[in-house]
Amino acid sequence: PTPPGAPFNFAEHLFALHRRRGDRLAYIDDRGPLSYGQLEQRARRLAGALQAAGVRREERVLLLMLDTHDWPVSFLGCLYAGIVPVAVNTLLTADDYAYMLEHSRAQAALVSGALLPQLQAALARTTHRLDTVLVSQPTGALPDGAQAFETALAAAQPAAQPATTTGDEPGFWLYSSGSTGRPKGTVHTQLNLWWTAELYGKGVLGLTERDVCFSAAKLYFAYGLGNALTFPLSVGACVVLMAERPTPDAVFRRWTELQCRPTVFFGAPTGFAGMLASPNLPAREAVALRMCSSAGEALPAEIAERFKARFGCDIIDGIGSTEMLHVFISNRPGDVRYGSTGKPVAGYDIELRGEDGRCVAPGEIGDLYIRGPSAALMYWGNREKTRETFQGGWTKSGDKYLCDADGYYTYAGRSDDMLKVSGIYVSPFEVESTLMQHPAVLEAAVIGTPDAEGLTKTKAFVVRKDGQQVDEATLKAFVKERLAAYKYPRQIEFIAELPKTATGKIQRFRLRERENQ
Ligand code: 3SK
Repeated sequence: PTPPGAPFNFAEHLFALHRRRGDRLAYIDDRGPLSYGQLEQRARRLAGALQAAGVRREERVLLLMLDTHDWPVSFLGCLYAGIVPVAVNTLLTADDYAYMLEHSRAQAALVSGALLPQLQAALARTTHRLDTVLVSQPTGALPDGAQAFETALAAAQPAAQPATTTGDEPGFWLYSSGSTGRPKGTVHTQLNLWWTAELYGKGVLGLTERDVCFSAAKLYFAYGLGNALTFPLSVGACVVLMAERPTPDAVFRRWTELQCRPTVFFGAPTGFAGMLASPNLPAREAVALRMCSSAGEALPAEIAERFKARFGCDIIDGIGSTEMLHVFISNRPGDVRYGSTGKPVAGYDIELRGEDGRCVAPGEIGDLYIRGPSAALMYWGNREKTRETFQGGWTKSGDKYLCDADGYYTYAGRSDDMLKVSGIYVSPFEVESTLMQHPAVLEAAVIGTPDAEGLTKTKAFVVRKDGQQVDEATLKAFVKERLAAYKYPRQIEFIAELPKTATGKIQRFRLRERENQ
């Protein structure tokens, strides 16, 4: 596809596509519907409200919101004004948000009422100040300086014109976590959104305006952003949004009870496994699914086969990254090989490189590099990590893959120590150092182990200090109190000592071997 020329504003691009049929349903969230016309009007009002509050083009705004209509209104409103939304995970700690506020130097925050306490706790930990805080669906009286989102929208003049942005300038940020150090502010352009919609949303999934899309992955994930905003809005489809956690029952209710039942569902392998194990799994006739997509971790063939047997539709497995914004290797409808991630998405080049930097032969494992038009510009303020990851047009993913003689790619693990648990990165080092803050813990090592379904779960091996007692439940609670709850180890085993090299380095591979015996 030929990209649009300058100026390019992704929000205006979407609004212009649907202006003649503003009554069409864009979103349905837990409170009700929002048409394409209302989406444009509200986003332009939000743009006007931020501008009136003094937020200027290119400045950052923290977007800390649950999946409701106000999320796309906020994201597109910022883009429309050339303001840069920094969309963040809603499950993090106050310490994480304090870092993100300081690092992004956000001038304003758009926050769900239910998440306001975390934002306030973050602000109490930093000297960084926000000029403007707009609260979506407040749950009580607002603190000084905060204003209800609805009040701000009602009082605002809609922005009259889109900012004359170019496709290549910073459009928005997402944070990406690494095995060590703070999360990295991944800077994406306005045009990167357009590319992912063309190459994957239309090119692979073939979404159309007749689809109703529903993503278990939330909008703040790169995966969810494509699934529930970029792709459906690029073709005039309708999107179901859900604020609560994507438990099997919560998903089943949306599959079966809505007037417009989802036709395309986007999930991760752990979620599909949980649904298949649920006693409430709906009957095939109760759902309207025509296709599912999976990413986040490799989809075991058995899960996909059981799902297909039940619902008659394929799960299209693919791999993407925050750095590439969305999926770059994928199966495709009509060409699905379960157990494999499929083939490169047209528009992306893939290389698997050996330790000598050369491409490996078919069937050999190599480090995955991707070249394509949706790569991020950089990690904000982090030259070293930017250079390590974005190498002359190629992006290093940190995954290991092999490609067979037919051109199908199969996941072969990570090249760093990161774990993907339920589709979300967890750094074993962060969990280990938290465990070691407990007064009874001498040492800890965290690895990923496969569960009965073949999906990765974290397991910690802990050495207690001499004469000290602490049990598994206490340590799990200890980690949950200090880190985002999803990072706690699902299993803890107490051992006398950790296997180490002569120089004292922990041999995690020995712990993995021990698990596989
Ligand atoms: O985890 C993935 O495979 C993924 C897919 C799409 C976008 C972002 C990510 C991390």
